[in-house]
Amino acid sequence: MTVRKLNQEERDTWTSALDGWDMADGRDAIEKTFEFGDFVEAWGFMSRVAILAEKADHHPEWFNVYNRVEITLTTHDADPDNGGALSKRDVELANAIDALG
Ligand code: HBI
Repeated sequence: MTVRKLNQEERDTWTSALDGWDMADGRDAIEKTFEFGDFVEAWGFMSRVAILAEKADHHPEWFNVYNRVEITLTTHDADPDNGGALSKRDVELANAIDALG
């Protein structure tokens, strides 16, 4: 199913309301880094995010080293030729991730 990229008004309102997510350099994507007490806590977080992603059919690009998890969200289907574009799915998943606590 195609999903459209956010327009400027949506970007100004929705992404600015996100907690701690920044625009990625050179990509139409948002990113946030999470730090945990150790690797097991980080992995547990990733497991919970994985379940959210499967339920949403919307998946993160992420990197983990030890207690740090770096998450980048973009919607590949919204602009496949340019590595993706921000859609409402990214905002929704970012908020759901932040709600994990
Ligand atoms: N995840 N981030 C992201 N972007 C997508 O476009 C996307 C996805 N997960 C699944 C998905 N698209 C499917 O809808 C398509 O692969 C069929």
